[in-house]
Amino acid sequence: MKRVLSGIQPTADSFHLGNYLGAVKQWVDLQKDHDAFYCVVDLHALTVETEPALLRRRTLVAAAQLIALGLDPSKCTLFIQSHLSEHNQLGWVLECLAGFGEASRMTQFKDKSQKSGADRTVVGLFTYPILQAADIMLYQAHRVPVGEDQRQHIELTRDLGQRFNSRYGETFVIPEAHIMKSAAKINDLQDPTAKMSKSSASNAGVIDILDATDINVKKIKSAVTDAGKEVVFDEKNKPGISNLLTIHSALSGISITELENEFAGKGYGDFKGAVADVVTAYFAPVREKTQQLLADEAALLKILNDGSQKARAVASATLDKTYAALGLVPRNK
Ligand code: AQP
Repeated sequence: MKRVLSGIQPTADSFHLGNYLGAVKQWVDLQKDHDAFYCVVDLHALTVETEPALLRRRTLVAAAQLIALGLDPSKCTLFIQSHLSEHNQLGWVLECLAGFGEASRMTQFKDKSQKSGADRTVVGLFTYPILQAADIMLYQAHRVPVGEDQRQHIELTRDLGQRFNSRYGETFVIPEAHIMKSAAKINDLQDPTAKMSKSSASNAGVIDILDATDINVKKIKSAVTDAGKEVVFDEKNKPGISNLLTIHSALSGISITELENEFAGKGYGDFKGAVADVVTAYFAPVREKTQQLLADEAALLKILNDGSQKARAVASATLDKTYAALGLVPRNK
């Protein structure tokens, strides 16, 4: 069985629609026929300043949401990144292999550091993609299901893996990005040319899946649309309607062409109402299941600890192999 690995940051009170459609939905599908490892990447979350109690809560909320969205701990390995020190250990090895110039070219770093300014940008934000490369290669993953915004980081991972293998001998599987074309990038409802993102200046165009129904209905009904009144997919001239068509289609399973036919001759208002119905019907049970899981914290922690144990078996074997390839003298176990 091919192996997949992916992670998500506990940096918000809820995942947004982009996180779900761009990444987590693929995670759920892939667990059926892959050896799947998924983690809540809490160490990555330290690149933004967070209050400790909030980080703890968001980590558990992230894990509960993943299960509520369809991850089945009996079919995949679900764990918390900081439970395994191997991530940091391999991260250091890869930092010693990565060029300063290549890390400087990461567009997410450039964007985020520009937004917060040099004085508030931490070194961890700069080395973040290298820790992410360690997350992936530690599990010898073949595929990494992510949204389009992560493509460059996966390329860096491949480059580092290939460099290590050619210098020190075959050690790592070289992973591929698994990006589902149709929902690779979900855009902001208020600025449909920018990706939906938790760090947008305004939350008005971001659909948080745990938000109450009325909040999300209001956001969808106020989504920015385009001149004209036809519901047709045209990303260049109608980015707003195209984004809503992508969302509807990805959640309902109805093709975009069928949706265009269904709404031919009807206005944007009817269509937005239908998108709101689909979104709320889809996420209402997820919200309820998330609350149920959070209500029994001990049971949730047990799932995560079991996952960490399974993950450790793979991670420690890769780290031993890596250290041996580098010539580090093994310690007695
Ligand atoms: N708008 C999006 N469309 C498709 N996929 C997306 N992802 C994020 N936004 C979109 C995918 O979600 C996964 C989780 O990534 P993360 O934990 O790193 O979250 P993030 O990328 O930090 O989320 P944001 O909202 O995009 O945060 P900021 O504001 O920090 O940029 C990834 O697979 C990502 O591709």
